[in-house]
Amino acid sequence: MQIERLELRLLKLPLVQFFETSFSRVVEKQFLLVTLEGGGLTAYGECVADVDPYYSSETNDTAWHVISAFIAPRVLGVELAHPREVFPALKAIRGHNMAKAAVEMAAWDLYARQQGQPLTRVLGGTRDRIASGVSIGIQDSLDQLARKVEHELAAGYQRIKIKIKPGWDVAAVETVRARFGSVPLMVDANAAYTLADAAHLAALDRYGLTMIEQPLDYDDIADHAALQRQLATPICLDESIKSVHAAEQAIAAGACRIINIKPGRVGGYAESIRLHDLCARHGIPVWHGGMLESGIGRAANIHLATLENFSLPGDIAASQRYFNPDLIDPPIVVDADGTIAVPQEPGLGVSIVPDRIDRATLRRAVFVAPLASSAVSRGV
Ligand code: NPQ
Ligand code: MG
Repeated sequence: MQIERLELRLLKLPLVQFFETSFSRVVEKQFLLVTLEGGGLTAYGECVADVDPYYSSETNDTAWHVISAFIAPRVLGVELAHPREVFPALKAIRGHNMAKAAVEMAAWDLYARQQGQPLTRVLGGTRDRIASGVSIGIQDSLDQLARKVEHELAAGYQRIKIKIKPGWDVAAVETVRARFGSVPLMVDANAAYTLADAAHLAALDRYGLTMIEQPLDYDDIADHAALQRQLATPICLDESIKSVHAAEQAIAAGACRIINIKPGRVGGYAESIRLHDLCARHGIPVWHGGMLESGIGRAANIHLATLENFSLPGDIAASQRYFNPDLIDPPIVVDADGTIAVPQEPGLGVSIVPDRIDRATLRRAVFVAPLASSAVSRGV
């Protein structure tokens, strides 16, 4: 397999509703879309970096720079026997996992299309439906939060995650438990607390949460291990798990009992599979995280979430919670039982609407495979 052409676009899509975390409130999503061509086929990879370096250090601009200057020249025109060769080929580039993942996942899509197989099959997936949960942002009032939870439970979602931060935590959980009883419930702090908050966080233990996600700093492992010793609620790490190696250290330290896998955070599908397998060996359940992806990245997530050890509902919800219209048609839908059907057409298996991509495009560049020895890249 050869990647002959790589197109990079910066897209902007309005969100159906604002989304607030402990680090920011967003009303639109800007992200890079990588389109690869090879052997007469076209494949896609969505980059999960954001405008700001608030969830992670990467941004759309850093990803644009690193893909253009360092990743494209290392993959264009190179003979690849399998997309698992992409991540090792990028070893010289330190970090920038979201930039790497966007290209690597597009390479898997290209490979799957060449094989005439849905991504789930080439990734080693074992199910044709995945369990769906929702992530509910910080709201303007507890009443508003209760209305949101009611709406999502009625839609069938299998578990509720609410975002928390200091000042929006115990009362928010109390509100959901008081109104909705023992529904599967978890919280995500996006690194908003410190170890000095341990006693405060232990007040959440009485609510029977399935987990507390990333309570402490974005790159911390040791403090999470200390916190886990003081909490009955299982800790799930998100931001801190930037590599398979970090996961090994976190598991050995007892820093978490559950891990959230986002392929963008670890550098793509191949690293996600390694992380998934590591967790399975250690009895650590995993679930698939979300980054407010369009239907393209959402479909990519659905395929990965079909692997065996994704045993908890993921942050992979219906398109309409985020984008209307989405970049794909039909959109991703959640059935009344809170599951999503896995696309069965080749590759991502969703149908992308080129016109909607064009209308969302803010910026575009094309890179082609080197002719003879001189690398050609031209902005268009
Ligand atoms: C999380 N996502 O699990 C992330 C955080 C997050 C669905 O809870 C733009 C880009 C906005 C990335 C908002 C969910 C974002 C973003 C939230 C990531 O921690
Ligand atoms: Mg999270």
